[in-house]
Amino acid sequence: MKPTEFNFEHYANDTAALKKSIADKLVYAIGKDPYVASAQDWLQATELAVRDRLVERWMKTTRTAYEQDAKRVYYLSMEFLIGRTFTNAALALGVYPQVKDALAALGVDIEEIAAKEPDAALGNGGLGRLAACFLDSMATLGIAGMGYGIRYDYGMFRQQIIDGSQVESPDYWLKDGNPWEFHRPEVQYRVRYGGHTEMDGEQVRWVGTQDVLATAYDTIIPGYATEATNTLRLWSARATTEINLSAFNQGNYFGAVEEKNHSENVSRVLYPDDSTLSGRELRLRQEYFFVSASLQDMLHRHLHKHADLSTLGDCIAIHLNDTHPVLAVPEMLRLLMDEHELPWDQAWRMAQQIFSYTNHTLMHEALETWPVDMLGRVLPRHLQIIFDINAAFLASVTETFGSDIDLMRRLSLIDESGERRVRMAYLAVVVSHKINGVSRLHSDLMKQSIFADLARVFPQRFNNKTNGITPRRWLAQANPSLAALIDERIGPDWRRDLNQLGALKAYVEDDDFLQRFAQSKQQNKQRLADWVQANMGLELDPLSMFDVQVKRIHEYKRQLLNALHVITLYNRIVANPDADHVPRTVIFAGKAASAYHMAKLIIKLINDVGVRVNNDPLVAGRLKVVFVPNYSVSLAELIIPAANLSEQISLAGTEASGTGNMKLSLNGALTMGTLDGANVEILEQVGADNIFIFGNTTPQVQDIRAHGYQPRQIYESNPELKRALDQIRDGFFSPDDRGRFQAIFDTLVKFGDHYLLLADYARYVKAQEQADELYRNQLMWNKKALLNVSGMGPFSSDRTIADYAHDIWKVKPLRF
Ligand code: 26Q
Repeated sequence: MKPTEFNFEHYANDTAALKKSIADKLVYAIGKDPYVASAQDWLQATELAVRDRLVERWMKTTRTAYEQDAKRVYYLSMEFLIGRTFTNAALALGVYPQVKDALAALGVDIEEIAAKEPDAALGNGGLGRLAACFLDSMATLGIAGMGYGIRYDYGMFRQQIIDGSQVESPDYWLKDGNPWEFHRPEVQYRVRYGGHTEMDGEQVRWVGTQDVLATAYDTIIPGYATEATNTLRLWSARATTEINLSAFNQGNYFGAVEEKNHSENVSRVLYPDDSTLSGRELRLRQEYFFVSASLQDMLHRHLHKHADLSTLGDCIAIHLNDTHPVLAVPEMLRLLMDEHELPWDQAWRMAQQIFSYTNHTLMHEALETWPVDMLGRVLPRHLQIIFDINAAFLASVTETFGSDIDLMRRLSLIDESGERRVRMAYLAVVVSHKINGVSRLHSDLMKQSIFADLARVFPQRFNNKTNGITPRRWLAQANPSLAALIDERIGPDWRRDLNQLGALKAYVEDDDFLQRFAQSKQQNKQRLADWVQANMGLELDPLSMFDVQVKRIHEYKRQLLNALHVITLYNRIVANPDADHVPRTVIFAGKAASAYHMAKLIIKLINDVGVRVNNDPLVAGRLKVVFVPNYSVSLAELIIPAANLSEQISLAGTEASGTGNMKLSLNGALTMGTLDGANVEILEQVGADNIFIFGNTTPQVQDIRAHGYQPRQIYESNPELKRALDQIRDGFFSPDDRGRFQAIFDTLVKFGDHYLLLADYARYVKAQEQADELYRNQLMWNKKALLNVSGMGPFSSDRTIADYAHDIWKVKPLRF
């Protein structure tokens, strides 16, 4: 059915129109009488009213992309850490003030209902949040981009802190429904597993498989102040048959649904690991599940408009967010060769034209490899194709570099050193026309370490794309008071062109502006203190320095180094209670992977240190330690604007980029950081006077390790450090279980201190003293904070995406 005309300008955006829409939705869509409606009901009604206005734009964008036959970018990612959508959508549409007034006229507080929306937490941390910022920027820039991923029934687990320890509970984020998604039951593909291959003449046939259906859910991704509205398509697993009738008829009711449950488990839950490889077969099935459905969908869309697949390489770009979706490579070749009967050469050329790949980590334990045995069992045809790619690749290397057995062994897609495993990152490099790292330092190190040999074979493929963050969520939405102040001076256009913040430098000597800048920070600190009081029953001093480290808990990120500093401060205060100490509140938040024992022990230590410090009357008013439970996108929006000091203290060479560092600086926090990841570029943008840099550099780290690092010597020779470590070991913070933290002492002093905390400790403490000194001079502190905000232009994800579009995907914005 094709209507000839449809009026897209159906809804007005003034307060009266919105009020009517909201009231109508409450009554006719939610079925609630306004007199008895709960905050939850009002939220849902308002979401639907806002959604209607987005849907109009969404359809226009979809039509425009189709009519212009625009080249499409498909961003494949196992994770999209979106957070809440309501406020973001209202701001993008430019209707937030009207919605607020409309609700007020109905007796409803917009902030109160907004806080009821659950986070879409379909990601672990940095990589997933980056994907969400990229979707926002692609829509805002008008790039015909689409995200593809998995609609997990359960997202990132909820973290409770019970007796100082992390306790996980499931995140059933869909329990009240999700107004931002549209189920597309007609969009459904078959994803196959197992079986074996047969030859049918020249064609390979994959038969005897067990199948699962993938059904599509489309989420609206609004662009800011533009018609452009993109789609995130997430796949949910459905069994091919609802029930085993014969089992059911024999009275075996549970057996009858067992198979269905097994199939549908594929999209049940997000793996809550962010940097250690789990190697589980279900994870492999998840990866293939979403990649296969997405590729079938892309080919289907292409064939809707084009006669055949010969032009596919000019029409689409597929980006691999780390190696997690790399099975898309053999799947693309399988679809092109086995299902569409293209010859190998043509299929391979096309794949090389289409794929690009971002690497997010150099850490060995995070690099994905799959056992050849497992891959052969779950995806026999794909394993054959990988072997074929490997043979062709090694043959071409031999042509240019001669036959060097050792080089072949190092370059092979198959690691033969133990149990044979497929190196997924190598597969990504061999097929992609562009491979990028996520900060300049990381991109350089990538070529020297994990991809040293491959970078010699394909030097022109490697490039850098420093990460960015969306200024809409991370400044306009999270920090309305600062956003309003900036608007007053330079207008609102920085939201789409963050370099305009550079104009704020002119206000660094403007006392009135600086004072209001400081007031905004103070309000944000008060807002956080109120939350902590209400939710944790802990009182914070909003005038103390808010010293913030928020990120996943990992040894390389060195939350323990921060804890050693806290203990040092504590000991100094106790030793000298009458001295003039700068009051500090040290705020931690972050989740530990469920099976990462050391990370969980670090959480327990921070909490135990907190109990000691927060209850010591000698310390009162000078030092407080808070571990905020259940770090999430929405908590980040609360904590980050309240920060004075941003802890970015990973060992140089370990943090690929970091994006929290950018969010904190954009909100006027000063960075306490090592020369790691994007900190290096933040230093360049804000200037050495406006950042605290300390610690060993990457070459120095390599040097120390090469000469035999001796942490025990440092422990023996620094009395304050020794004292802190002895307290940890001897149970000073765990009087109920004195041996509790022995393992922490041992990793640092006895077992080699892999992340060189002890080597950086003294300079870290020194840099913290400088931060204290500066904090005494609030005027100077605020000037430097302002210069941080004004230098953040390059860290907009709009800049990052414009670079990807130009250098990698070769796409231009849609014309509206
Ligand atoms: C792999 C296999 C099995 C199970 C889980 C995983 C897995 C999942 C997620 C491995 C890694 C991740 C996530 C990695 C990540 O978040 N990396 C971060 O990416 C950010 C965006 O580029 C960077 O800013 C951070 O520096 C980097 O740590």
